[in-house]
Amino acid sequence: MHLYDTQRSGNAWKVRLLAGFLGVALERTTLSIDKGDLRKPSFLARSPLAQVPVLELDDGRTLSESIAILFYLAQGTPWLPADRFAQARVLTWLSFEQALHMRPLAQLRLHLGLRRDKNPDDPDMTACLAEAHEALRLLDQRLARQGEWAWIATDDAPSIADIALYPYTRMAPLGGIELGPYPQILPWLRRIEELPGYQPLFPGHPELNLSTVERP
Ligand SMILES: N[C@@H](CCC(=O)N[C@@H](CS)C(=O)NCC(=O)O)C(=O)O
Repeated sequence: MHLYDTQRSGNAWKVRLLAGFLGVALERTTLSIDKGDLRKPSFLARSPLAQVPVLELDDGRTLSESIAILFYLAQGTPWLPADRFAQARVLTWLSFEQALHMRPLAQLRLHLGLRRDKNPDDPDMTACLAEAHEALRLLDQRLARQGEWAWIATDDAPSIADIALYPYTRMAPLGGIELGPYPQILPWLRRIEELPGYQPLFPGHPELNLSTVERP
C-alpha cells in the first residue's frame, strides 16, 4: 500500500501512526503544498479535493479522508473493536475530531505556528482559539472518567479514536495553546507515545514533533 502525504500533515500522521502500531509497511510519497504538488493532475486524479492523506491500495483503488483510511486499515484489528456499540462509540469520537477538534487546532497551528501569516488577535484566530479550547475541554472531561489509564472511546485498550485525536492535540502548542490546564491530556499523549510502534511526525525524531520547519 502507498501513502501520499506531506511532511507536516497531521491528518497523514494519523495514518502513519496506525501503520506503525499495526506493523504494516506503507510506501510513502511525500508531496509539497508550497511547490503545488497537490494541484498537479496526477495527484488530483487520486484526490479531487487536492488534500492528503491518500492511501492507494495495491490494486490501484484510492481512499481519501484520514478517518476513512483509519477505519479501513483497522478492520479486524484491536484498533477497531468488534462489538457493535463500542464500534459506534469510536465513530462518535472520529466524528467529534472532524467536526469540532481538528479544524480550529489545525488553523491555529498553520497560521500562528507554520506560516505565521496571521495575528493571534485576528477575529478568525480568536474564534479558532475558543473552539479549540472547547474541544480540548471536552476531550479532557472524557478522559477524566477513567483516570490514569483512560482511552477516548473504549474502556481498556486504545482505538483509532485515540489515533485520530492525537496529532492536532499533540501539536496544539504550535498554535499558542498550553496543554497544562488540561490535566488528563498530557498523560494520555504520553501513553500513546509509549505504545510499541509509535511513529513521530518526522521519522526517527520524536523531538521534532513540534518543529515548524520542513526537513530537507
Ligand atoms: N478531512 C480531511 C482533511 C485533510 C486535510 O485538510 N489535509 C491537509 C493537510 S493536513 C491538506 O491536504 N491541505 C491542502 C492544502 O492546504 O492545500 C482528513 O481528515 O483527511
